[in-house]
Amino acid sequence: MPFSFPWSPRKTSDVLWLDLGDLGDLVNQSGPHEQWQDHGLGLLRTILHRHNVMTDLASTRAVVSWDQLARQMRGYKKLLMNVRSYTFPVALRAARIFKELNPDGICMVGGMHATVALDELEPNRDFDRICQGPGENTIVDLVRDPHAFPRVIRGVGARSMAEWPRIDRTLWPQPVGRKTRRRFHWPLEPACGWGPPPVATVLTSRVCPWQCVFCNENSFIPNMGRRPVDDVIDELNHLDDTHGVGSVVIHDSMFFQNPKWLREWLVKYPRRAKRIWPYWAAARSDTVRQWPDLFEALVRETNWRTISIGFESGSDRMLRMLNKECTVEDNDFAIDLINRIGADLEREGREPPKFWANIMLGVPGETRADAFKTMQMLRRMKYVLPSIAFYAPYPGSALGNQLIAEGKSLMSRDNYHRYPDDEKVKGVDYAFYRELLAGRYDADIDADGSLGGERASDYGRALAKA
Ligand code: B12
Ligand code: SF4
Repeated sequence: MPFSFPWSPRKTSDVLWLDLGDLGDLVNQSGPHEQWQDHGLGLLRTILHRHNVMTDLASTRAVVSWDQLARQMRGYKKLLMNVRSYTFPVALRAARIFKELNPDGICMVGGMHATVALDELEPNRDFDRICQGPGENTIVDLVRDPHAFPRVIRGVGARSMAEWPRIDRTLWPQPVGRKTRRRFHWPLEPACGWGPPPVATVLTSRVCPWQCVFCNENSFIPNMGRRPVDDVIDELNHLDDTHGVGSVVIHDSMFFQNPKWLREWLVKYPRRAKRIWPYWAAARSDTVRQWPDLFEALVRETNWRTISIGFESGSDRMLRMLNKECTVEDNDFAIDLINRIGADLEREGREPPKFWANIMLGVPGETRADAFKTMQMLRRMKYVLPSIAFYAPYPGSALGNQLIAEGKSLMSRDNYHRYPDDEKVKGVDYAFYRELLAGRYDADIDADGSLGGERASDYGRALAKA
């Protein structure tokens, strides 16, 4: 008799893709960032299904207990997971359960953590195949015949995103429960304050070429061609026809790169898109300063409503230490420009663009004076959604690798990414930072009086998971 439970989806294949995240994130009203869909999963399942390798789907985010997940895992021969560092603890536990229920089953993993922290995956015998790097041109053969591959595999990717099929978004996990479903707009995504729902998340580029020491993804993601502008617009128009798009989130690590592509976007998005949906996308302060006219035109004409900038610090010393290749002057330039565009648009009766201001506190070596400068910089932003994080030493990044090697990281396989105010590095005075965010040092931050003695908001609530 085929295996099925009234509370779990019907089993239609021997292959199960397990979407990863904290238990319950798609059941409860979790923060929107926990509810974003996984483009790696979406892309690879789309490729598999196009090749008639069908997969079922379960999600750790769509259950509230491990028992509930176990019921959905029994009877499968193959398990697939996209493992990032922050989902590694969940992947470990899920693989164990899968193996207990299906001792002959094969567990295959890929994703960022497999790429940057093989030493953490390899000793665990529950992982039968570990794919490092991209998976587009490996996944079909691997799932069809895992025994033809060694345990650790170098995946093969596409040369350009132009080769990627359009993701079939109905292959993404569904939210659970009437209330969450109503809010979610599946297979599009929920709103998070950046623009109206339904939200369409898209990727137009894959790798950021800079080398900030807390990130430097170009050291572990192979470079690939950007997605053609027309493709991106066609997909948005199609999503609007099928589901109705309210706003867009461009999930690229760095949207504001490659002026040639951006100029084409500037010309075509307002003309070819069915609506000029407001969108969220990322820039750097130095490139804003390098191409201010292009930047301003994009903000004004393409409805770039939420501008994510990794300001990180208001101290040149820290920016140099982070190899950010941006200076305080660059940061100030971007702040003044966006404040000015915002004021202009407001005068015209239009909605001003907002900063999504990424700020990093608690980097080893940061002094109190550095942190005060950072908070002062943040308070100069007029239209701002602060995204403040305590620095987290992720494997794969230069600084992360160094702190892990020195035994200073407090992020472990059991606790990669739990709560926003988790302590991440030994020797950092987190009590000071909590008080700083709560406003205890407002007088020091405004020591030169340039902020007019105004009280700041309680930034503790702006602390993001990192
Ligand atoms: C979009 C994005 C997000 C989104 C959505 C995340 C989501 N649900 O998918 C948001 C904004 C929420 C987010 C948040 C965070 N993110 Co993020 N994010 C990204 C980003 C920019 C794109 C991810 C993506 O879709 N890539 C495209 C897909 C196609 O790639 P992929 O998933 O890696 O899959 C490919 C391969 O890995 C492989 N593969 C994957 N699975 C499998 C499985 C098998 C079996 C095989 C064979 C192959 C395979 O094949 C796929 C196709 O090539 C990446 C950077 C990047 N350029 O990838 C960072 C990144 C993944 N994020 C990162 C981090 C650290 C975070 C945060 C912790 C905060 C922060 N500091 O930025 C938070 C935590 C989120 C949480 N929920 O707790 C790091 C992860 C580092 C690590 N060591 O794991 C990255 C790499 C950024 C960086 N350079 O540091 N993120
Ligand atoms: S922090 Fe931003 S600019 Fe720096 S490497 Fe990462 S994505 Fe690029």
